Amino acid sequence: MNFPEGFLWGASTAAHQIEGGNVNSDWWQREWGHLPGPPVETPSGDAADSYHRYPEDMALLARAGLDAYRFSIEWARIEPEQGWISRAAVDHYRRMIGTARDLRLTPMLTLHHFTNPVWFARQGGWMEDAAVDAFLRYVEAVLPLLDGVELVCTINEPNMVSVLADPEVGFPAVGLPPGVPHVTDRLIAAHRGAVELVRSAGARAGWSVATQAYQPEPGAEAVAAEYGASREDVFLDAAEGDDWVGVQAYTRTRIGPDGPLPIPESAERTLTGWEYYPPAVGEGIRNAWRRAAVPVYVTENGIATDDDARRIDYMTGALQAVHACLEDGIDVRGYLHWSALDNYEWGSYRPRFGLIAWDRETFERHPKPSLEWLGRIAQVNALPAS
Ligand code: IFM
Repeated sequence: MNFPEGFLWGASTAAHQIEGGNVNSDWWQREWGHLPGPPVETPSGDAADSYHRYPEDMALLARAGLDAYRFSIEWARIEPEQGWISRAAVDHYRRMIGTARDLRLTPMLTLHHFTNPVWFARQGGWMEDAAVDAFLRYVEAVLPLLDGVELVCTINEPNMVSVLADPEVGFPAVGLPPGVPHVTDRLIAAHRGAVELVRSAGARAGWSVATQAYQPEPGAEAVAAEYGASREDVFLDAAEGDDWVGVQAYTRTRIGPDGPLPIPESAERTLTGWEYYPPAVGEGIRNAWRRAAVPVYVTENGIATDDDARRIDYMTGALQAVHACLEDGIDVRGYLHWSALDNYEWGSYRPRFGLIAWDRETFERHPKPSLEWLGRIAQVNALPAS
């Protein structure tokens, strides 16, 4: 199963989940109880110390044969106080971009991946109108970084930002809360502004959506369409006219006449409790292509497991689904696995998504066989048919 020439093969991360010591972010402050929010099992702490060890992390990806690395720059480090830009933090991310390029890894830069500066959160975050201007001022401040960067993701999973925006609304037993309409509108406005700014710096802009593979039971098609509208589709529709759209897929949600159905007892579950379902990525790509009609990158796809052979099985199934989309004429341009490293999974280190493990005390890196496997696929640009 050959992939098109120039298809990108890589892995993704996000700053707060691997850097460590992100003390000026709302997440850090929540983890320590200084901002409201549900308690976490473990604070992020030093995480994987990738803030200092990124050259080693990127070198492992490049050495394995991958040619792209998606990582986020941290707003809370760049603008720790409103209106004050840390030149040292900007320089840090400039060095990261340079390291990626020296290693022949195409950098894909995410400008916002869930975390905010604490001052932004204290002002009400995305619940307040001022959010859009505040975000765009930050984007303007980092434009000089984009020199030579081709791919920029403005906002990671805006649909998850919206569905989790209202602290009064808890998580249902199955499925997700609905998107909060005024938050969704603000995120779209912030994205539109950021796309213009990013393009003015010569880069190609898009955003990445958490696609959920909503599958209607017979007769529940209208319920599923209504369910997906505020949680996914509005964000894919907003990507129309962008330079690309990112698909982030892990599992599926089956929808019955009354809404989402529980995962059957007999189904295999991953360490996040999600159903093991590799074809989800194909369904996400097809929905993104149908709605946004722009080139698609798989910007995240993976599985939380301690069984690395199962990770390879999952990737095999997922890449078969990506290949089927290409055969159907969909313009898929790359596959970036989540995640390069075992990461802080928003409250816990137990769900392990990484192609690379690391020692919690010494930070020593331990690449897993799945990294070598994906690197080999990347090198031949093809998936063996069997
Ligand atoms: O770890 C997250 C990431 O931050 C956003 N997409 C889903 C991943 C796995 O839950």
